[in-house]
Amino acid sequence: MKLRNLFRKPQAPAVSDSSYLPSIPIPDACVFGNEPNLSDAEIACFKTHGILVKTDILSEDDCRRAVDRCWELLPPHFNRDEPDTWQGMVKDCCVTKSLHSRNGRVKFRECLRSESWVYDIVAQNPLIGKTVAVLLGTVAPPNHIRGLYPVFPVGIPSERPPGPHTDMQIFQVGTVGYLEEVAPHGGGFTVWPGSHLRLHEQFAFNGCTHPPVPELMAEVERLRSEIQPWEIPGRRGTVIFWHHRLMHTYGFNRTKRVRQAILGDFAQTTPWAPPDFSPSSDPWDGWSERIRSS
Ligand SMILES: O=C(O)CCC(=O)C(=O)O
Ligand SMILES: [Fe+2]
Repeated sequence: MKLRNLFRKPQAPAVSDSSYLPSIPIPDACVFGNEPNLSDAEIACFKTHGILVKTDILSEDDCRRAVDRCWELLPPHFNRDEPDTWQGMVKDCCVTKSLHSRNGRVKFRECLRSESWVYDIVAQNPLIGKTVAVLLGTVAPPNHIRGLYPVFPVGIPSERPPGPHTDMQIFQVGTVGYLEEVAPHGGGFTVWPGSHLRLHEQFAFNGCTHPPVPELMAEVERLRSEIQPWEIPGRRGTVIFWHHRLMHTYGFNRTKRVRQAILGDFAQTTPWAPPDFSPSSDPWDGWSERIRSS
């Protein structure tokens, strides 16, 4: 199972950055407590906006241990208490590149696959499991989780808007768990609410080719100039559950703290293959009875 993203490519229509909307904080009404028997409001939030945010899901011990592990994986010259040292070349799962040229974002993925305690933080968390089960009906244990994805501040100008992408169809519900507090403008997961429903048709027509077909790229660009993105701050232990077709990105970090997060993916089966559906079909075909009947 290979994780690939549909990042914006140069063939996307050129639109000036000034035509894009800056992100706003997610409305409070979309943030809920850790009760796994989801309320009607939570179901409505997931269906309408493509996300559900729940606080107090991860334990403090798990969060602390994962953050410690992340610092061990970072270059030795990175001192946790000295933001001035957070610069220079960083090697992660994908590339060796300067922190600045990677916009502050680092992905530790394959290097953690043999550490079952990292997998367990997401895949064995009962509140995550129950929540995903309410959305999907049945959930398969994931083969692995994505990993630890810190986002560092690197001085990105405040006027630069976030740029969205969509992920490949190897999962149905993604999770982003905050291992430390994520302040506003602190690199929080950022979503284009409602874009999952608009992209359903595109994916149904074109599948999930990599690179994406120009029509899908063009639709992402169109939605980007129409939909105001929501940035999601949150305290330690918060988990964001998001729909696989949702346009999203990491937020640019403009604080003095690292955005510390653990990411995972869930599906009804592994491997998961999207059902054959037509562009006019119900985007919730195959989801749980609770989702379909709400
Ligand atoms: O780190 C994040 O907040 C988002 C990561 C992401 O979108 C991805 O890796 O596909
Ligand atoms: Fe992504």
